[in-house]
Amino acid sequence: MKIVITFGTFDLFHYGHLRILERASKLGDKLIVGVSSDVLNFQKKGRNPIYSENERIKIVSALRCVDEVFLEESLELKEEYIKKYKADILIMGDDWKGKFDYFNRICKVIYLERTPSISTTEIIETIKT
Ligand code: C2G
Repeated sequence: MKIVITFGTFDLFHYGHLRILERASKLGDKLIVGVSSDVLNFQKKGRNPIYSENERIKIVSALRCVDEVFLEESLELKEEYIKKYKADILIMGDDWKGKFDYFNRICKVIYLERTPSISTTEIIETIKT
């Protein structure tokens, strides 16, 4: 059984999020998703997510292509998460290209192409203006 793991905030869940999760799930038998905590999101992006971690976890858990979800509390814990969930493949969007090659020691690292023209930041900007 091939286990796939991926990570993300998935705030204002949109089509780009759905597409990466669907493609990731097809690369293995089980898809596990680490959803960034509110605190981690603030550290990464300097703002709080619109949807809370509990809401984001519920949305991602409800997807047919997702088998298991956990709270990603720190970027530094990636190796522990990969080992804990016995992941064979780590999937990241290509905005992270090269950043996780280090984990090739313990699993296969694959970057998938981002879906063009959609992002949480753009959605927020469009609604504001
Ligand atoms: N994504 C995508 N296409 C888009 C937007 C996002 O394929 N148009 C992908 C991203 O590449 C990422 C996933 O959807 O793999 C989640 O995106 P974000 O919520 O923006 O995730 P991010 O905050 O980059 O968190 O530990 C790593 C981080 O937790 C990744």
